[in-house]
Amino acid sequence: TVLSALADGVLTLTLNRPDKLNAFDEEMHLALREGLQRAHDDQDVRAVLLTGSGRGFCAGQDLGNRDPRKGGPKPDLGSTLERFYNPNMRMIRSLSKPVICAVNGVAAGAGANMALVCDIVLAARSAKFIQAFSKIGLVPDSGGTWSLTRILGEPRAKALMLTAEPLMAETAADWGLIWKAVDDEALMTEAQALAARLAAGATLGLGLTKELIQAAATSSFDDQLDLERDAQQRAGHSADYAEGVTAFLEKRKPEFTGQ
Ligand code: LHQ
Repeated sequence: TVLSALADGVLTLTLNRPDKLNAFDEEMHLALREGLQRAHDDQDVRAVLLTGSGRGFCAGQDLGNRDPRKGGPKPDLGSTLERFYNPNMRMIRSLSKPVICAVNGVAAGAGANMALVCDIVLAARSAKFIQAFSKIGLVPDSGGTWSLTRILGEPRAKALMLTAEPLMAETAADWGLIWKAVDDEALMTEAQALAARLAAGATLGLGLTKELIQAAATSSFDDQLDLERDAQQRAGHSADYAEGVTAFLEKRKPEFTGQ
């Protein structure tokens, strides 16, 4: 239920339950986890591209296999988050490689919030982000209350989450929630080119940069200067730094290895 393909250093993970707009069932969670684990373990993977097949990106939790009319005990959704959603969200954020998300169509509920966990988000102009949770009596999850509040501030985060009104890709980009909205037919070409460019870059430094930016949320200015010092020390010892400076001095394109 998740297609996985490695080319040019980019591991493309494609959510693949198009009939259900790529809604999450347990199998898809586990398949995504496997893909993210490969991204972590495999040295040849230097960037990840996450997208969806068909006309949607991801419609969040599959509501079909949780039919309350069928009776039975009340579900433990806390456990569902803990076992299935949260590990994947943590893996995306802690991966020391860039994760690009190409939102090819509607992103609803946990699907919207998973996109926002990724490092660089491009969305098709026709795509929309829907904080659908309130429509079914739930609270936003998968980091949404964290991401939206930090990125947009309380006024917009609250309005989006309390009303579940769709947010079009263009507005999401204008508000700084995503990197950019792209013409539908250009989305995958542009996202692939971006991912390949990053994968061919000084990926050790890119990984450290991602960590630093994420640390800023909880660091004081002084702490952050210390973290930058330590990360720069590591980057300064990398082969890519030596190659980057050499290539500059030799007026040629650098050939980075991610080491
Ligand atoms: C779906 C779904 C879907 C199953 C479309 N499930 N089939 C975490 C922890 C544990 C439990 C609960 O939740 C969570 C986190 C969450 O993510 S909660 C939020 C769950 N998601 C939603 O509430 C979104 C539900 N979907 C929709 O509102 C619409 O489908 C959207 C706005 C995404 C798209 O609308 P349309 O473009 O009009 O498409 P559609 O509604 O016609 O959907 C197409 C098909 O996909 C349809 O099946 P059918 O057999 O009739 O063609 C839908 O039933 C199916 N589908 N989302 N989440």
